[in-house]
Amino acid sequence: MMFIDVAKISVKAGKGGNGVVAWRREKYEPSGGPYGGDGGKGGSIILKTDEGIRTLMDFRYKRSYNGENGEDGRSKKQFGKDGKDIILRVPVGTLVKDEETGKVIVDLKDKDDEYVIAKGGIGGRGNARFATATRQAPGFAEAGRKGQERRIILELKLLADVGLIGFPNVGKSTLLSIVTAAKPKIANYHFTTLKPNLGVVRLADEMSFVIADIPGLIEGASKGAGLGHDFLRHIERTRVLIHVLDASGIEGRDPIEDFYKINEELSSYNDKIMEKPQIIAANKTDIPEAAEWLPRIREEFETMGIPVFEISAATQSGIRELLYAAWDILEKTEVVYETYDDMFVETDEDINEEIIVKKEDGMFIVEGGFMERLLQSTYMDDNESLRYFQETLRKRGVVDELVDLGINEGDSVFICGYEFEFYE
Ligand SMILES: Nc1nc2c(ncn2[C@@H]2O[C@H](COP(=O)(O)OP(=O)(O)OP(=O)(O)O)[C@@H](O)[C@H]2O)c(=O)[nH]1
Ligand SMILES: [Mg+2]
Repeated sequence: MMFIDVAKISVKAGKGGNGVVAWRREKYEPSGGPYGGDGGKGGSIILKTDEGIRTLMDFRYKRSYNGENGEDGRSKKQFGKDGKDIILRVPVGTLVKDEETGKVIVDLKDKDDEYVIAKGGIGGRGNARFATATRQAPGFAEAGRKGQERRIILELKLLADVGLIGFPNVGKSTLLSIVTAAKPKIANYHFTTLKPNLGVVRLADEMSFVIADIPGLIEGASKGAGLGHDFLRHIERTRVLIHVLDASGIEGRDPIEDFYKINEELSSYNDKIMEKPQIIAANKTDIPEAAEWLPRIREEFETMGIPVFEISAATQSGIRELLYAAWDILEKTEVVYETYDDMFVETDEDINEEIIVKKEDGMFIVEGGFMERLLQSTYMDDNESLRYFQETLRKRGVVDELVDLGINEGDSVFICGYEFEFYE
């Protein structure tokens, strides 16, 4: 199975149903009052976390999601049916980013977190809603509004208390397999682990934590070497790092150098990772060559205040001490799973009530969220609908502002890009 932790998708909520124009028809009374009902709301697209889902794989196969449209209103003031919402299930730890800015719209980091990523358009009002004392027979209704549409990136950043980091083949997965019930693949070659594995360490009742085995890192990982960047992101959401070294140096590398190389990659990925406490697990101490390296490893790191634990994942020696040390640090560190991403500031179109009236290069311009919506729900070829449009402009003070700007009868005015002729 492939581990997919990034996906780009587009979501489009349903359009609201149109309001309708209808008239009450009594048997012996040919023209009754307005009777047209409202359109239903368009279906929204909702993201929801589900603990049963581990990857974003489904989003590789289906990349666009369209909400159902609301039904048009009906006669006898009946509402049209609302479009059905679509719920997209994602793993816990999914960040939702705006594709254009790359910023985080929402971080779904808890179980059953929900977020409406694209709101369905509201239904248009039927003509029955527009009846007033002076307008008893409104011959127009509102069109339904468009649903929100956006392109997003889903990015999974696993949440774990402890992250296991180190060069390939140092024994990270072996360690995970002996301290948790997880069954990661273990083999004597590099990059055996291709996806982060999670497991739960249980030291005693009320003493447990989640540990993540991160695929092997090598020099240049922050620039894409080896498995690269893809997995560095998962380290962001761990609180303590167990840095596993091959203390036997059996592969010909210097374990002390390994430590520095990995840290260089971490800091060039993001400096903030360096604030995470690290402890060293000097592994493979069952191999005789480890005896030479161990004193040098201790000397190098303990003087820097980095605790060193001698372990053997093969014989399981030293494991308890290592886990308790990790636990001690966890108890002293705050539980935060913030990532290093920038937040997106959502401007809610629905509450954009703006009306801008201005004169630019001699042109009269009217625009803003409110105007766009008003225009969208006006039928330009229906006189009554147009009259309602004009009344609204007047009530909202747009006409007065245009006059103040010096508009004359017959001048052009551009409303959201459409040209109208001005007359009072
Ligand atoms: N002698 C000895 N061998 C070990 C020890 N721990 C792991 N190994 C062996 O080292 C090899 C690599 O172990 P893995 O756990 O797959 O290493 P890894 O760090 O997860 O490697 P990648 O997934 O490739 O990054 C396997 O053959 C293990 O059996 C140990 O304490 N002593
Ligand atoms: Mg592994």
